[in-house]
Amino acid sequence: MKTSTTRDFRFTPAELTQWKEEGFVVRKSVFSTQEVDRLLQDGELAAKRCKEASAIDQKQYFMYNNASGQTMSIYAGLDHTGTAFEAMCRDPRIIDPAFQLFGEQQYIHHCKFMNKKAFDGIAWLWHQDYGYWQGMGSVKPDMFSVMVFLDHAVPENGCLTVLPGSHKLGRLPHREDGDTGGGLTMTFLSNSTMKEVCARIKPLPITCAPGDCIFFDCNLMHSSGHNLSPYDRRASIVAYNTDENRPGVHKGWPLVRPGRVEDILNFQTDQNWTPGPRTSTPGR
Ligand SMILES: O=C(O)CCC(=O)C(=O)O
Repeated sequence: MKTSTTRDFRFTPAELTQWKEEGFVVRKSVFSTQEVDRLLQDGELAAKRCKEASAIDQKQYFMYNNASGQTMSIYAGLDHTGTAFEAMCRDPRIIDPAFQLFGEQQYIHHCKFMNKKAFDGIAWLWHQDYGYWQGMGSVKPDMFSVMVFLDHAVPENGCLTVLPGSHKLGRLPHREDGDTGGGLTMTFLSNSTMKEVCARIKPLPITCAPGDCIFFDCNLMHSSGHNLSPYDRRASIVAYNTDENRPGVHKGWPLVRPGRVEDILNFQTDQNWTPGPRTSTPGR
């Protein structure tokens, strides 16, 4: 195992070509079974802390329910919860490609737990992430996301489905009145737009195993279906943004400092964590 921030995990030339042409890169087994278990071990605590903190700071922390309204589908703000997710967000295996593409002056735009539960997990309508983020005040699409899988993800439990190469279309107009249950008003691409784009590009469901990662461009069109299967589909998404592209609401949020690959397993959950403003990068 590599043990330092040596930039060893940057995209290879073949991955860079795929990023440019298709707008996403899949890497298998980025995180080990032990690391996935360690993250899941802190999952409930992180949820509780995000909920508590959202009463104080709704810019960093928010949550929505699954379609039945009985379980939480998303909880955001994981990167500042005193849990092992803090180490994941700074892990060189995911930071290196982000820095390679957009430079080292970046901060964590958000980190969320996608708790797509068995039987009632919500769907995500077709969208580009920049469909949401431009409206929040980021002028450039210099934003990078990585989805870290904590369960198997297959079409039956709502894996991520992408339109390869759709990022090249740039940001298209989105509607802002989507509702797939759970209380989140979704920003989404209209059926007429999707009909035109899908006439040219075939949707690609991406099957993943725990520990796999999908890195994707903020203009890549993607969606995922409801989870009516008996299998949870848990994952975490971290989105990074460049310092100069930050919207006013993210003023003062610290730049991300890369950690080390051993940090997740060595992470000591902070038992005394209390919700409060984000004044520095958590951890080391
Ligand atoms: O969790 C998923 O399946 C998709 C989430 C998503 O599209 C997003 O956060 O932009």
